[in-house]
Amino acid sequence: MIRLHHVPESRSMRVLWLLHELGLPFEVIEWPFDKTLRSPEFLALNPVGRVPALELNGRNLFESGAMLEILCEGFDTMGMWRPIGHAERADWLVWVHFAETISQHSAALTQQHIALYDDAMRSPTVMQIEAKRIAKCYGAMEQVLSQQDYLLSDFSAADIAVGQAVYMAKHFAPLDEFAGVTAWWERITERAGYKASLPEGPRLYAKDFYPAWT
Ligand SMILES: N[C@@H](CCC(=O)N[C@@H](CS)C(=O)NCC(=O)O)C(=O)O
Repeated sequence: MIRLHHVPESRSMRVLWLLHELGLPFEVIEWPFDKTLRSPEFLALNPVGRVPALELNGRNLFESGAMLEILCEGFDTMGMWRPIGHAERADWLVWVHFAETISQHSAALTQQHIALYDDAMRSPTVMQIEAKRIAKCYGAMEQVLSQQDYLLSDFSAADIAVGQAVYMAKHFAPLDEFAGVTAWWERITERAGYKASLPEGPRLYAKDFYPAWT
């Protein structure tokens, strides 16, 4: 039994996207992005009150990167995984975990622009620095994606992990200056698995873009 605990547009979206690509039967429980994630019920699923949480055959798992690895290892028949011994194994791991390098900046910016409830708490300096650090990440991706269609030789869970990280990051740092990343983004978001992971109801990001304050 696979049950994903999900907040639309958050990091749990990367697990949802992978589950759609893998074509597995699964259940989704949606949670609001609020103090409910600190309830005893949710803390039993993820001890730090974060999404995603994943119930997998009687175990409660946390950490989205680990979930991608575990799901690919256990269930991939669609070319999403690069197993031990595969020539692209190291690069697959690097990119699956690079998603967190991007997401830490998006998380800081989500806090700055959305979660803080009083303007006096927001910092233009933090907003500017974190947006620049996202652009630096796009630059690293551009080195690869200006040369090839996907992060590896073909679409994989690495594109899902980084693609979902870019989904969040695009709300704070535009892709415009990165032609290879932009073409990749258009390519991967054509996929049915991506489209199926998009929110149908309440959204975390009310706006498409949140410019840094100056
Ligand atoms: N490294 C963790 C990070 C999880 C995380 O921080 N998720 C965010 C949503 S993107 C969250 O639940 N935030 C709620 C909070 O900080 O209270 C993972 O990838 O699963």
